[in-house]
Amino acid sequence: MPIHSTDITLSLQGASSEIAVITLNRPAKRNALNDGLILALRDIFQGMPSGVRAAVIHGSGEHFCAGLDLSELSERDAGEGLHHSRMWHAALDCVQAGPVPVVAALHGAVVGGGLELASACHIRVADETSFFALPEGSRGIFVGGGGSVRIPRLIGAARMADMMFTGRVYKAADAERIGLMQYLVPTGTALDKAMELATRIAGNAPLTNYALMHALPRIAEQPADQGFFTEALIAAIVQSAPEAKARVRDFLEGRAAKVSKD
Ligand code: 1HE
Repeated sequence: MPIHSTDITLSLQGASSEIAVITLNRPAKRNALNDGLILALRDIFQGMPSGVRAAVIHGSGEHFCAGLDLSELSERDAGEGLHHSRMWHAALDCVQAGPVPVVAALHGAVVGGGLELASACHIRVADETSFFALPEGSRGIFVGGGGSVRIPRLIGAARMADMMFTGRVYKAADAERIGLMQYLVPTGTALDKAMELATRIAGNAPLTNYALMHALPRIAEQPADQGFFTEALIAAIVQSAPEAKARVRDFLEGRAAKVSKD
């Protein structure tokens, strides 16, 4: 697997090495994302070992990620800027539409391209130290890593525009209120919680996870009539898998867990 950076690591964890833990490992620069790191992230997802069933992304040090490495933003002309943004799009597409569901474990700064990366993940878990911002607005630039597509789908275009117009920083509790993350957890526990969730996700039938990653976002963008039809097709395919039949039988014969509120 050609990895272009030593600033990111992949380790396989879980009882059957079914969880890929991806660590942004450039704490001295607050895990700022340079080109090598972005390409290495892409390579990790493209070359994911076949036994992996879920992934977790987190950052080492005090912060998840300070966004684009601004020291590389020097003399790009318009064409180079276009290709640079498209390179980010391709890499983050490998995260969102890749082989396995991805849980982001967030703490400290989740800013600029760091928020764009977090937005490409399927679940965001953040601890009390996390804060969220889009400093592109005040740096005289624009998001380029897919943020203008993904972030409004989480919090709405008006809130994203406010973050960029005014430099608004959302602390953890307010970020949860507006939908930037699904889980808010005590300081220092985001990675543990993300691992717990990834372990549960890894235990699902693979075709159900595939449908959630690849069918649900498409259905959500379709007109209702087409969405209902796509849903019926996907439901039929997923339920026909032998694993689905075995799981339903397990429940009917008392071997599977009930839904419980505790
Ligand atoms: C960096 C970067 C970076 C830190 N590129 N070098 N992102 C930003 O505009 C955010 C800029 N960063 C910050 O606001 C702060 O660094 C943090 C709030 C994230 C963290 O603060 P702190 O006090 O813990 O760290 P620091 O002292 O500011 O930074 C430590 C070092 O990391 C320092 O370098 P040093 O050599 O002086 O030690 C910083 O220069 C360096 N550093 N952040 C480069 N981002 C696809 S388009 C996406 C567009 C964007 O993401 S724009 C938003 C960029």
